[in-house]
Amino acid sequence: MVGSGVPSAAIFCENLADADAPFHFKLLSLIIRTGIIGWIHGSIFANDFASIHYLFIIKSFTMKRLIILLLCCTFGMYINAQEKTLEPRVLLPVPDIDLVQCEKLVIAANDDYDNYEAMSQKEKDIIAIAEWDEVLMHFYSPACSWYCGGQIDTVTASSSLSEKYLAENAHDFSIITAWVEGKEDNEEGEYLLYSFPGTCPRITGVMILNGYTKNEEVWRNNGRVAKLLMYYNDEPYAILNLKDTRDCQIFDVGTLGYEDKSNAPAWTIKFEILEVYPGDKYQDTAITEIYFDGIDVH
Ligand SMILES: [Ca+2]
Ligand SMILES: [Ca+2]
Repeated sequence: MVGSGVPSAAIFCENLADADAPFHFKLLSLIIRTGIIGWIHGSIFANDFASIHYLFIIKSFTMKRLIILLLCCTFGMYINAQEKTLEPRVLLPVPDIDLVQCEKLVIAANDDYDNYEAMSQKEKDIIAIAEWDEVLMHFYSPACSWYCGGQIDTVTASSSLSEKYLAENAHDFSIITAWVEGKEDNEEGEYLLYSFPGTCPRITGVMILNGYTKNEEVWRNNGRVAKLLMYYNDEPYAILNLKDTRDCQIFDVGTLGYEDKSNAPAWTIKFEILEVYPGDKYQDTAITEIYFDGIDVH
């Protein structure tokens, strides 16, 4: 009496109507459930006991057509509403050296060559690591990159723990500074917002140093991000699944920005925390860097 499509439709509705489902999913789920129950009800009892709203539906459509139509609509909306989920394409390990000392040495050497000449061989070796390491060279070497043409207007955040942990720390090319959200307890919903001028070269890659990476102990004590919801121009675009590692995580995100930059509007990318790996000591989630790779530069 009841078609085989009904149980699977009911299960589909269960999935759509879970607590995290958007409102329109829940509404459609309710309509489909009502229709299914009405159909069963009508099939068993004919129209004798059918309630007024079932009768309204039955008069308007045949039940099968209604269910198929609603399922198609719902499934189409479900597919449309799904952001792509991205895993890091590659993990680049941060070298096992004292990063605070490394940064001090690199800055001193760049300030004045005499400073470099005066350093011990051990200190010069640390600078050599910084110049040739795949992660540190993004920070401390003058090698060509997207940043030869890339411009970012502002980096802001929904909150910050204090003046020491502002949003710009997530884009200052210092491996020892981090943005730390300022929300008590739960970090979900906190975000970093990057604003780009319309003339900015396009972005194809996002690089993330997850947590407070300056040393292993600080990294473990503070929270790290497990999932980031990435928005492009305020529209959900992708979910980034981050590994719980100090390695630099590189995501291929497709091409963002404008190819034709004449009169192109400014654009934004927002990174919102969806889930975290809790810290051992603090309920503070940190991001040391989110920076970019892309095209249109050379
Ligand atoms: Ca930083
Ligand atoms: Ca917090």
